[in-house]
Amino acid sequence: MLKYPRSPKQGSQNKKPMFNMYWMYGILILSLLALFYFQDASQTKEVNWTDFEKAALAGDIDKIMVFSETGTAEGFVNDQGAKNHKFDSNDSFDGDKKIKTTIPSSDKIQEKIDAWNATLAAEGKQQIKVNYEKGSDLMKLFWYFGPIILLVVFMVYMSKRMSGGSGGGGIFNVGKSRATLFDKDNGTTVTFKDVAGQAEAKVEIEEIVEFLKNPQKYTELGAKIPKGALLVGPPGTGKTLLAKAVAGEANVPFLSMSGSDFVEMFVGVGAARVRDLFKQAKEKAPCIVFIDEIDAVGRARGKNPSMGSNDERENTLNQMLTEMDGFGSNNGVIILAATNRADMLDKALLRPGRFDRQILIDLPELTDRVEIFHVHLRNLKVNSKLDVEQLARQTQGFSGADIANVCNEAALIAARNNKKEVDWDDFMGAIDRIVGGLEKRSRIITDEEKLSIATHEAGHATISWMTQYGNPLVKVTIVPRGRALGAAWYAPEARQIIPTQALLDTMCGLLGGRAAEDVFTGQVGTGASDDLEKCTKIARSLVLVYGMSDKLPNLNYNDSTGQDYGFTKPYSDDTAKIIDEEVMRIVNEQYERAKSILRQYAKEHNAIRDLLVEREVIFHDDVQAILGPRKWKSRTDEIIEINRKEEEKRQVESKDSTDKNKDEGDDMTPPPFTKG
Ligand code: NHX
Ligand code: ZN
Repeated sequence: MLKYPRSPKQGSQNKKPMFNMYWMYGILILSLLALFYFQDASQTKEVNWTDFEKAALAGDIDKIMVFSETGTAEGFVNDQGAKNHKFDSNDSFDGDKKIKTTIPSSDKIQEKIDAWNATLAAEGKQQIKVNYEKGSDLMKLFWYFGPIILLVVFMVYMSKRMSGGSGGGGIFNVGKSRATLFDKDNGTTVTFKDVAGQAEAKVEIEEIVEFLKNPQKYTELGAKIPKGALLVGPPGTGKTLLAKAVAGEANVPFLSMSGSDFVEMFVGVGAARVRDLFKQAKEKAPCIVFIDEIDAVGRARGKNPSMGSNDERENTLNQMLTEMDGFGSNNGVIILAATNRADMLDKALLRPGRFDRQILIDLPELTDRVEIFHVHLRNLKVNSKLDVEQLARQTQGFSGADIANVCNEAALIAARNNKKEVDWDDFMGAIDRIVGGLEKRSRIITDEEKLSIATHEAGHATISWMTQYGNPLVKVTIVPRGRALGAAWYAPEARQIIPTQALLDTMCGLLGGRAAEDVFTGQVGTGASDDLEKCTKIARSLVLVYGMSDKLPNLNYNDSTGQDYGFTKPYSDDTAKIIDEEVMRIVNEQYERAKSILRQYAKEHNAIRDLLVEREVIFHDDVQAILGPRKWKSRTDEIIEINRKEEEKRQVESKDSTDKNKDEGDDMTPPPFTKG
């Protein structure tokens, strides 16, 4: 049951007067029209033809305007004429004074005026000028109001067109939030069942569902219900999916918006949209507001206001802060926001009372990836012998979205080959395709080049095999793919803490390609640039971030908050020199080490190289046959071991607890707390 007080506005929502920007524009145009109308400052008096002729002959008229269409004429009277025809002798009025008449015949009017002029000339008076006006009064009216009408039509057209486009705003609606609403009536509902992995995050977020479902349980104890939670994690890990699942589980409306939707070229729009979003949310309470990519507005405000700061964004952020403070904690609106850079956010956003809790949504672990694969494989026709665990192992570092992509790509590859079901090879092809790009067998490679490429890749393979922390090799290939001419593929290990030696071994492995070219061909090529880039980056981070170098131990020159603009380096020129020296020394040491390992295992290296030239692709087992089994157990193997043991333990426990339950007949016994 929803127990939130409904806002009083809700009932009368439909009767709201339609007073919007259109009315404003209407009034503006009307007043403009009125202004034009009264600005035609002339005084006109109607006279008959005889009086008109008299006035003309008396010399009261300077100029005659003839409207042949309507058969009228207007005479512009001079001061003397004004007196004679009793116009107001108001000095402040300096518009035209006219007498108007109906002319007997438009054909003869010129003759008449010529006659008058002849008489006037004879009397030595000023002659009358004549003007023929083809258009009627209607035409005049058109010339007055035509441009305005055109303008109005144009504006209406523009606004129609803008509202027709994406977003549905229109220039009259720029201040409206563009939140998309998901509720039970539209869109499919997502529940926690649709979210694989993320066990800890789910527990945290289930509590939010509880806040929405049974708020009184918390408020009765005097607890304040959190206003917002921040979902932090790399892209593709399912932050949006989790937020939707909250709405689906709590069965409340879900207002979704992206942080960049607040930003527009108009000033003040962001703040207006924030206000509107929160107003909408209050009307729909209880509900969930989801702001995706909140860093678009929530980035830390600059310290120096004149320097590269974005006023509009800051205003939007300030408005958001005020709104979040503005509503009480009990009105049933919970704000979820997603970002992948929590450290960049303004500290004010993270203060208690705003986004007071952060929920970390990390890349999926091995077991999570198995679950995710199972979710996506539901819709696929796969070979029953497919080893999902092995697939999960091969996709270290993949996000949920990446895995979805792998599954789809695998199905596409299988279909291309007219298979009835998707099998292991298709999945491997899909992973290769996603990590390495398209295979390019058409690239023409000479035998000499082929040998050099094979030497390079065999170098990587040998070094990674012969170092303790080298990543476990999956395969080595000299088939061009994407930008690379060849590659050694590893199943990267997810380490929680990386020992110094692991970084050094990784560098050594990266340098192994170049070192092999050096040792076995006596000449190096440009191809290793990518390896060197990665290697140098590791060396720099070793010195600058992890404080692992001998000369600059325990120092970190990294600014993880990203608040400094990077104009000043946090170290002196002398230190910069030492940093350069240390980076150079470390890379050199590993290069020498790689060369010495290669010299030591020259025979094996050359065997791998020759096999590569022969087969183009060789696998883990081929390398093992040449170099022998590795001395070190891989972390992945250990994890598998741990998982297996835990599974066993759990089975024993569940058997125990079911036995217990049978004895006591009590279903409420919580499972025993186990650790380690
Ligand atoms: C070229 N490519 O650009 C040719 C086509 C040393 C046998 N003239 O180190 O292919 O030379 O162990 C991501 C991935 C540049 C970015 C690979 C940017 C490769 C790859 C240059 C093998 N395997 N180098 C390697 C390689 C090259 C390159 C990359 C990238 C070569 C080497 C590319
Ligand atoms: Zn390489």
